[in-house]
Amino acid sequence: MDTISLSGAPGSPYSRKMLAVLRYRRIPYRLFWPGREPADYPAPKVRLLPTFYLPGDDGALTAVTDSTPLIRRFERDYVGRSLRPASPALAFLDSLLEDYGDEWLTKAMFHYRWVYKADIDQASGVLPSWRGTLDDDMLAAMGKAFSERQISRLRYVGSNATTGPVIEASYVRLLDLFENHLKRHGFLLGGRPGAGDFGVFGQLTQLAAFDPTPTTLAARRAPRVMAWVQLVEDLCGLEPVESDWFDPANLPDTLKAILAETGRVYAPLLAANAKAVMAGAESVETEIDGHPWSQQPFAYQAKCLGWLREEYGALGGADRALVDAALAGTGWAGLF
Ligand SMILES: N[C@@H](CCC(=O)N[C@@H](CS)C(=O)NCC(=O)O)C(=O)O
Repeated sequence: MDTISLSGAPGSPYSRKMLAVLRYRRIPYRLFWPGREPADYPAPKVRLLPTFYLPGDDGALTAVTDSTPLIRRFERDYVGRSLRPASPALAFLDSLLEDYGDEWLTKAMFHYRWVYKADIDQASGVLPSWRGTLDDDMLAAMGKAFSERQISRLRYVGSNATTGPVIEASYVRLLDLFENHLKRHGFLLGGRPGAGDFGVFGQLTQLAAFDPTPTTLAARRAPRVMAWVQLVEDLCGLEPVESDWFDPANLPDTLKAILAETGRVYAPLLAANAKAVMAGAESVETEIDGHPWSQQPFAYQAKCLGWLREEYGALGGADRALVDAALAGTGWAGLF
C-alpha cells in the first residue's frame, strides 16, 4: 500500500479529522508540519490544512485539499473499514452530521479560541511553536501577529456580539446531547465510526481537548465526550462489523436529539446562506434559535447544501422515507 503524504498541524481540526481517518482505516501516511514539505512538492491552489499530496491523472503529485471529498476518494481507493454506512439513508444522515461538524461546530471552535483572553493567550503561545524553534521575542511577535490575523477573521465564521451567545448555547447543548448518547452507544451511528464522527471529532480535538474555555465546559458536563475524543484519535485497533451500524428504521432517541440540534442551528443557516449567495447579497440576515443572526455569505456552504440536496435527491423512495422520519419535526424538514 502506498504511503500517503500530507501536511497538517495539531491545532487544525480538519488535520486531526483526517489523521484519525487514516489511522482508523489503516492507511499508511507521512505527516509533514506546514513548511517542512519536500521542496519539490506542488503548492495547493488555496493553502489549507490539511493538504494531501496525491497522484493526479498523469501520475504526478498534486496538492489536494478538502476533507469531505478526500474521505469519499479514500472510500473508493481502499477497501474495508469503511466510514460510510451501506444503507443510503444512514449514509445521508452521516453526511449531514459530517457537514454539521465541519461547518457549524467550527464556528464554536474559532469563536472560543479567538474571543476569550485565556484562549487567545494559550493559542498565541502554542500555535506558532508548532512551526519550529523560536526564541522568546520571535514567539511573542509571531503570537501577536497570528492572533491579530485570526481575530480579524472571526467575521468569516459569523462570530460577533449578536451571534456569540447562540454559538455558545449550541455548543453546550451538543455536549449534553452527545454525553447522553455515549451512555449507550460508542459512536454517532452505532458501534463503529462514520464520516460524521470524524467531522465532529476534528472540532472537538480543539473544543474539548485544547482551548481552555470550551474544554472546561466539556470537563464539567461531558466526561464521556472527553474520553471519546481521546479514543477516536486512534481507532486502528477497532474491528468493526457491518451489524455495528444502527438500523435506520430504528434510530435511538439520543441520536434523533442530536439530529434535531443540527437542524435547530445549522439548517436555518444553510438555507439563509444559500439564498444570500444566490442573490449576491452583502450579508446573511436571519434568525437562528430565536435570535438574530448576521454574517457575511459563505459560497462554500452554499455548495455544501447543494451536495446534501444531491445526495438526498438520489435516495430511493424507501430510504427517503427513513430519512424524512429521522428528520421529522427538526429544522431540516422542508430543506431537501
Ligand atoms: N473544507 C476544508 C477546510 C480546511 C480548513 O479550513 N483548514 C483551515 C485550518 S483547520 C485552514 O487551513 N485555514 C487557512 C488559514 O488558517 O490560513 C476541509 O475540510 O479540509
